[in-house]
Formats: sequence, structure tokens, C-alpha cells
Amino acid sequence: MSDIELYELPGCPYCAKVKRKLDDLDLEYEVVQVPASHGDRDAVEELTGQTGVPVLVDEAHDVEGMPESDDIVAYLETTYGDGAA
Ligand SMILES: N[C@@H](CCC(=O)N[C@@H](CS)C(=O)NCC(=O)O)C(=O)O
Repeated sequence: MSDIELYELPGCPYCAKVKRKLDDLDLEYEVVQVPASHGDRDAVEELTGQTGVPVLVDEAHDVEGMPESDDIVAYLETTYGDGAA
């Protein structure tokens, strides 16, 4: 099982951007599809205090719920990209 989980909504362009980065970096990840209704996104709200997706979880690096696609893409690049330590 992968340590990386992506909370996403099908058709969400911000989620697609993150998935492209995950695929570019050849990372394995599990997709967790959230309900279309914001009011039903309890798991996302518990993780991040807000209901927007995408949200990334990366247990290997103690990331327990990162929102904002730009932040996630930057995090993935820094952590797993060419320049990663
Ligand atoms: N600035 C955010 C925008 C994300 C966003 O608008 N996601 C939509 C789905 S495509 C959503 O979940 N909106 C609900 C919300 O923001 O609470 C990002 O880049 O991640």
C-alpha cells in the first residue's frame, strides 16, 4: 500500500494538476474520492479544517492533510523531484 493518499473529486482541474505531478514523478498513491457536496466532506474537514480538494496525505513525511494544489505540487517537487535531498 502507498503512503500517499490524494483526496479528490472527479473532474476537478486542481486535482488533475496534482495527479499529473504525481504521475510525472512516478509516485504510487491511493485516491480517495470525496462527496460532491461540501457538507458531506467530513474526512477532508477533519484533516484540514476546510472542505476543498485536492488534499494530500503523505504519512512517510508526516504530512497529515495538505490542501491547495500549488502547495502540493511544490511539496511533491521538493520532496520527490530531481532536487530532493
Ligand atoms: N485554490 C484551490 C482551489 C481548489 C478548489 O477550488 N477545489 C474545488 C473542487 S475543483 C473544491 O473543492 N472547492 C470546494 C472548496 O473550496 O471548499 C487549489 O488550488 O487547490
